[in-house]
Amino acid sequence: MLYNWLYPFHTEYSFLNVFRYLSFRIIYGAVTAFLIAFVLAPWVIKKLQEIKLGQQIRADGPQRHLAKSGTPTMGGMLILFAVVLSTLLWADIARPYVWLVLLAMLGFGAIGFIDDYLKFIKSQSKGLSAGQKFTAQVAVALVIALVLYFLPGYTTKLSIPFFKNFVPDLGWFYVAFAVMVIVGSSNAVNLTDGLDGLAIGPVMIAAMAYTIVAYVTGHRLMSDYLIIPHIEGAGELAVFTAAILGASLGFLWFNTYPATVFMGDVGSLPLGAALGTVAVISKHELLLLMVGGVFVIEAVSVIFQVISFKSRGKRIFLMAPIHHHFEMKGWEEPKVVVRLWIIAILLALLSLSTLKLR
Ligand code: 57M
Repeated sequence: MLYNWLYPFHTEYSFLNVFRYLSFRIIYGAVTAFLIAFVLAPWVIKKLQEIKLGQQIRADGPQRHLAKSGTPTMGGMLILFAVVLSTLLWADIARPYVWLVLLAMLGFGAIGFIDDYLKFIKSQSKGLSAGQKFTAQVAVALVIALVLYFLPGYTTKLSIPFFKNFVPDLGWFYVAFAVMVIVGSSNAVNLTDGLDGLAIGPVMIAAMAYTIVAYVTGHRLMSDYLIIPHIEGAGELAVFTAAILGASLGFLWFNTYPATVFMGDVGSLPLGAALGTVAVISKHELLLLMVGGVFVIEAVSVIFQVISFKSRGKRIFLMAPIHHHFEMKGWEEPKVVVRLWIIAILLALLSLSTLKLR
């Protein structure tokens, strides 16, 4: 918005030229989101405590979690606010992609909010049913995918990491594929959000990686040089992902072990959906499997555990998702979290190397 309002005056006030530089707006998008989240968090946490919006802890989980009972949840509202406000301030709001990612964030945020709110008023750990949640997620993702499909100039071709010439055109199937990426990513981040700082760390790392991806895809020369698809206007998504990074850092200050706030579904569902939507728009959908590798590991551990338990009555892990397995083995919570962050950083670095390795 600042770009749209202030840049036109650059001929009279030359210092306003800075708004033309995407790199400047990316950095200040991150800093603004960080400051909003960091400064408002103590007030939000106090309000959540006052209205007794504390977490109900399931008794069948790792016993150490019972001590977390009553920790304020729904801190994700603050992340949403910081990301949306900072993006509106620093991105070029004339670009439709900016509105699409905000739609993803707010749409999935609304689903998460309803889920958390129902858990709160029913005073139990059940919110929306799995079916209701999934239907709502598919509906929002479908709107995003259809808008993209009909957006002039948007391609339904799929770029595959390591291959520069094999770019299959998915046609109509691309809509279903995009829905799958967005909904899958949203749920995988949600499953990961079970230890202090566990989800927000890899979210930050993935947001950082996609800031680079969005920047180069939106840059004609760089995308030509790297032989990756050039998406006009996708660079603005880097302002959005940088805002996610900033807001997440501010949130992490309070969510790190021992957490004084949890994000709730109102945080985890939109953060995952936002990453999925950026992956789709920047045409680096499959790369998300690697950039968000920790989310994939967590989700796959649940799938394998459920299949194994249903088919042969035996568990593969002591408890799924896999972070509970390590807890049950006796690892301290911060050790599980930091080790998964290490894996996330390595995977993000490897993912970025694929931009050149093709
Ligand atoms: C998200 N939510 C946390 C918090 C957070 C299919 C099945 C695998 C689903 C899975 C599940 O319900 N996942 C959803 C996990 C919960 O956190 C809240 O939820 C929000 C995210 N949606 O923001 O508001 C608990 O996680 C802990 N936590 C922290 N720090 C944080 O910063 O410590 C969260 C954030 C919090 C807190 O304890 O209460 C959750 O785990 O419920 N189900 C499971 O994860 C359950 N696994 C299971 O049933 N496994 C079985 C299946 C696969 C066959 C098995 O392995 O045999 C576990 N979760 C719990 N108890 N709580 C195990 C039992």
